[in-house]
Amino acid sequence: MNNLSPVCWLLLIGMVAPAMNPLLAQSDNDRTLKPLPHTDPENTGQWQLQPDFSDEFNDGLIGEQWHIQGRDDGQGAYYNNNRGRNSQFIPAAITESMGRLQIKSRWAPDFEFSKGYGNPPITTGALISKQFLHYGYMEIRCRVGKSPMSAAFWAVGTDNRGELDVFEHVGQSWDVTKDNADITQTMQMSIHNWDRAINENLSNRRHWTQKHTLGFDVTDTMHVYAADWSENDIRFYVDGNLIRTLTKSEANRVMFNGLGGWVIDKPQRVWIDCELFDWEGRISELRPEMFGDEAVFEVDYVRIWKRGVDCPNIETQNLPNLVSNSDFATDLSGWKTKGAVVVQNVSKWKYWKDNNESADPNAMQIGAGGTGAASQEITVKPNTHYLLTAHLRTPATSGTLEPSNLRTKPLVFHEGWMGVQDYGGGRLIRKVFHNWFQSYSIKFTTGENDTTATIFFNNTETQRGGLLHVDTVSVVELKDLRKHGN
Ligand SMILES: [Ca+2]
Ligand SMILES: [Ca+2]
Ligand SMILES: [Ca+2]
Repeated sequence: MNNLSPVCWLLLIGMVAPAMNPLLAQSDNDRTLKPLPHTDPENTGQWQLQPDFSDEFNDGLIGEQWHIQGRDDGQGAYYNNNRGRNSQFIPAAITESMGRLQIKSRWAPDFEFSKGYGNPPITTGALISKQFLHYGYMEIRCRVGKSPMSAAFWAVGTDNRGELDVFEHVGQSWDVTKDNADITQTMQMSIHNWDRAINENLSNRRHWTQKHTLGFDVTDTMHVYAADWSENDIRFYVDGNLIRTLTKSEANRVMFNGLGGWVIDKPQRVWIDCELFDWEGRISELRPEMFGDEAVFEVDYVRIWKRGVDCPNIETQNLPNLVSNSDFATDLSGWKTKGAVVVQNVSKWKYWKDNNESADPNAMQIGAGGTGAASQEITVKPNTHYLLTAHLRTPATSGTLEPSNLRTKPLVFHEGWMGVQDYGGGRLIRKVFHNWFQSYSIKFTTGENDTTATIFFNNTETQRGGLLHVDTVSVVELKDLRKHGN
């Protein structure tokens, strides 16, 4: 707690004498009435719940703070031209019962779709806040339905067209017979920029993404996902763990046509919805059976706060990195390698600096002209949560521009992999197939007797393995911020 600001110390001192101070920590009963962010049970931020964007979904009626796409509430049935992505938003897809919001995605060939919609014949729903949010702590407790639809909690503006995705989850692979853990255990956080000043064809709008392996299936049960969106950074949380802090300066280093990537500085509407993307397979290959009777995105609550004081949470910043030689500045010392693995100056490659924190131009390169693997054994504590993060790219991949109908052909998809094993749990891997550096992360929890873990990178998990660049690798301990006194 040594890095708390003076105002925070005053707040903490105030908590010692709760009878005299209105800022005392809430009891569990109070919390039901006036909830706090799950990562700040002591209310050090003096959080103020924002009713325009919050809903417990407990009374069976959709609250007045929400627009339901497709239902005319006096401002038209649809708030914008987006009636759904490869599917159509309809009011009937949105219900509230048993204390939960339900967004139902259906294969509905008999539905009368709007012009330009209906192929494939999928109906789904979207809730959009009527008001605009300008920074706040956004939290949702939810479970995703089993279908190839994405389920998302996100926000988008109208002026600068910045988009903030707290998450886009996909509930099921196209191929239901294959092990799809890489899809259904993934949380994808992103910033997009839809400003036409970048380029007119709306391609390549992804400024920043992190793909995070959660360690659980997003369709199995409810989990709490959150983003603390403020003026200078955004912090992403899952079940009380800080997964990523993206700073404004880091985002701004990813440039498109001279524009920096921190495009989430204007008021935005908050969305909870389902859409259909072709990230995991071709739209034309979708089949009715992938949806069952219906796939339901269930939301227990959405809560959004603004902070009362500018007070940092007690977080896991600047924890020691357990990985040695994590930047590959000069050599591969500390890494055990097999096959084609070298240190490579990557600055000749386009996008080499995008979203890569490394100060030097060198990265670890796996697989030029062959296959390769690199690993490092790290020292860990038993029964402890850790986060493995790295900046990764498969530089020779093509065709990852968006939207997909603008992709150049022919497409080349190379795959590389990051993983962790021998830590006391099942082997975890994370697939990489974009040609610019992105952040990838994996949460893992050590076993009760484990004091070492092995992290690894390779291009040998599948037949499509290709050139892989690896830089800025870290493993840090994850603290559960929901517990008092951390
Ligand atoms: Ca309600
Ligand atoms: Ca509820
Ligand atoms: Ca480096």
